[in-house]
Amino acid sequence: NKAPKVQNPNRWSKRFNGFIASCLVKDFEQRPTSFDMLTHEFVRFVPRDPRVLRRKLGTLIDMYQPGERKDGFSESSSSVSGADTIKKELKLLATSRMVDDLASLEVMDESVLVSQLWKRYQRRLIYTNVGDILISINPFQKMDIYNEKIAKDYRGAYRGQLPPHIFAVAAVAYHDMLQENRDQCCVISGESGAGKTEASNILVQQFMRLGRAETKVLEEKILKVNPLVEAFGNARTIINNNSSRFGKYLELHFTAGGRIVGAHLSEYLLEKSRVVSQQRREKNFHIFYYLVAGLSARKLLARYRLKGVHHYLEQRGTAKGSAKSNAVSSERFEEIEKIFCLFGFSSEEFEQVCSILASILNIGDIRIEGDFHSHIGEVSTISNKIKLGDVAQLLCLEQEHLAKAFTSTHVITHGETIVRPNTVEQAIDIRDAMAKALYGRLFSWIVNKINPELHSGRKGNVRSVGILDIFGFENFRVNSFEQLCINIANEQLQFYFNQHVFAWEQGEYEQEGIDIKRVGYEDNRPLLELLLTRPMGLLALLDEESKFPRASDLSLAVKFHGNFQTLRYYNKPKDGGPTFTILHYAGPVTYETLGFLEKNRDTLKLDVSQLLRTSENPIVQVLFQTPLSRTGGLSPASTVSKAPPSATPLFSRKAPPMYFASAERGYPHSRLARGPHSPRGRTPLSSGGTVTSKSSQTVSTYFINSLRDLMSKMLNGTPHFVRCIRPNELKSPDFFQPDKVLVQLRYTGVLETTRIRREGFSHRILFQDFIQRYKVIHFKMTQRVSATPASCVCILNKTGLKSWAVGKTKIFLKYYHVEKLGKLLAGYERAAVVAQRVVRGWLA
Ligand code: AD9
Ligand code: MG
Repeated sequence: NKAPKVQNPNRWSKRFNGFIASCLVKDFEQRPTSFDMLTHEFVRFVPRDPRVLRRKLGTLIDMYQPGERKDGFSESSSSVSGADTIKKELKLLATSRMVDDLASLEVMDESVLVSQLWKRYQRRLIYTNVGDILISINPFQKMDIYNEKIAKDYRGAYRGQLPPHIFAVAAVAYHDMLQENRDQCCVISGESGAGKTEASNILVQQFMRLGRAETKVLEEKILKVNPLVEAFGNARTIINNNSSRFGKYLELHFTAGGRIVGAHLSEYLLEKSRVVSQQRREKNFHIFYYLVAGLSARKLLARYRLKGVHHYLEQRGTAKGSAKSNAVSSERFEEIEKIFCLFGFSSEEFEQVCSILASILNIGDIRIEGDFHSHIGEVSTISNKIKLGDVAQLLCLEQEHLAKAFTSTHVITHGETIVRPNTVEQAIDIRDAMAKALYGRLFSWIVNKINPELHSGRKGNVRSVGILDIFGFENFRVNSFEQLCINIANEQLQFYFNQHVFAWEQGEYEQEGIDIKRVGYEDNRPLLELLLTRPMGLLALLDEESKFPRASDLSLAVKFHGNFQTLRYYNKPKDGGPTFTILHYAGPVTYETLGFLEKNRDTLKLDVSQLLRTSENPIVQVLFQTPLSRTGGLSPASTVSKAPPSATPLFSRKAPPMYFASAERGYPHSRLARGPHSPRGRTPLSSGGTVTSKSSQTVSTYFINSLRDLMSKMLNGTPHFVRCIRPNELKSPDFFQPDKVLVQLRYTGVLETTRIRREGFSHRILFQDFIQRYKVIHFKMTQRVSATPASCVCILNKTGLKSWAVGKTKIFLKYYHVEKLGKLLAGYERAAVVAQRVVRGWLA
């Protein structure tokens, strides 16, 4: 409890200082009651007029004359006016009280926000509201705040009624869905390790409690979706032991009455490269470790050819798991098997999946060596034939064909097919590409198999709540193509957030003639343009370069430098080498172009896919039936629209979230404000042949399409934002690094959000909707009320609420107005229920 540094010249302020110091240093220990009382008093008049405050403080100070004070703070003679001093003092005071909603703070800046969060975190209050947005700080320890009792308390809670909690987000989304009959989506964002996946799991569980699934089996299945896909799609990284290496959007479907009838999972951009290589101190996907431990416990390692060490799991010297961790992995394996069974996979199918996973590990162990022949050059051979045999057996293939697929290539020239030997490097690439393709397609196959199991097949009025959990922003020592994609996805999400919270909000005020101060925010549109536009954006240039067989990592970098070096968000390295730096919203990230072209092409040789199609493992056959090049066999077709983008429902609502689509909205302040049919407005969307011709699609094209697909899904819903924050880099509980938190608050725009949430109107409701919904508050049920601003004002006056606004077609409300209205309405609804009961009684 160190006394704060306060600098004051005049006498009064000195007394004030002494007062605060004694409160904080001395009285706090000696007279807790009086201190509590004082702070209580402060809190009550903190926002008031400085003159009133001064008077009140004067009285208080007279009441509590501090004794001798120790030199805990400094004084200087700089002259600061009384009002300024008070403001400063108040800031200090603002930090000494704790609020549930940062938007309710009257004195507010970055340091106040951080200290608020810090104080709360120290008391294990990990959730804080900023208006209708929830901030969640990773506790890195088990919290007893998700039990059934608390879950029940939050079921019908209005926001603000109970302390901030992720359960409240679920309750609000659920009630909004039912009341407004609109789809909702929960958008969870934050950097890697901030707690997004945990938050999304907690949300799913709470929605299940709110919407009681129609059958127990359905409930069980929905609850098991996350554990299943996490086993296949998550892995240990330096930052997070359970890091999501894919994006997921889980939609829960509800009846009009609010019961869960089904779900749908979409997956995005699995980081397949992890299968064959990981950074230092990182691991492969969890499922491989589960597999090895599980099969070992069942003494089946030999059958799956998994004895010994495996290059794909141990190339970075990651130590063998401890006995304890092996036991956990083995348990997980059992659990995964049960989940497969729950989803209707047969035990043969589960075995086939295990074979494929085992084959992938064995593929990694195939050693390829080179030989030099004077007349044909370098020739590759497989030096451990036993491994080759193992793979062939696990994949039910002919060993010889398999060897040929690695070591030679069929080339068609002048209508003639010739066989060309592969170099060692080529053969290794083919080997790794095969492992990646098997895994990526297997992952998508699983998702595609579980989706029909989650569907109700029910037609008609089904509403949905989507929960988005993607990989968080990443900045490693070495960043590659994967990090670029992950960060672009986060950049897009940030844009979506900005659009919702700032741009659309302000655009609408203008349209409706509402006078409100503009809140400045960091618009990342120019950066998204740099990255995503066609034909000149960074990903487009990458695609272009990927078409040249002779292109290299350096030529790619040179191309980037040439096109972007003058732009604000792009930095070229001093030596002009194969790296580049992008100034992301969350900070600068330097990418190395090494491997970009290969990763973007992500080619699987025809020889390999044709060979795998001949497998006698039925799953492998299915995986390679369609000549797809992207993450997985069947999934892209189901998760990503193939239609030319302009035909997607992106424009069906007036607020499209893709950065380029905003042009359609025609905001005056938009740099891209052009008519919907102007050529440039469409350019980025119509990327010609590559979009529709799937087989030649590069990863980046596929990525842009997935992103668009995701955004169009999210567009259909009203968003609820959860901003996750990682309080420290050590993954340790009860440890808060204010500087780290501040950076995250800054780049996620929490300060601006707080401001706009306080000053802005989070809800706008058309006059007729408003009347329809809240009529009973002022009018008789039977009365006919016209949808005029005057009738709306009558209702609002009745509630005693202040500072709402009336636009040309809509009523503008602050988030807490809606809560109050909801509460009032609930009162009437209860009355209505009672009345109905009485009437029913009469009729019976
Ligand atoms: V990444 O972008 O997928 O790498 P996430 O998803 O943001 O990341 P995750 O949810 O996986 O992070 O959280 C990381 C770890 O923090 C978890 O494994 C938990 O150990 C810990 N965590 C996060 N949230 C909570 C919580 N509400 N309660 C307890 C938590 N522990
Ligand atoms: Mg995650």
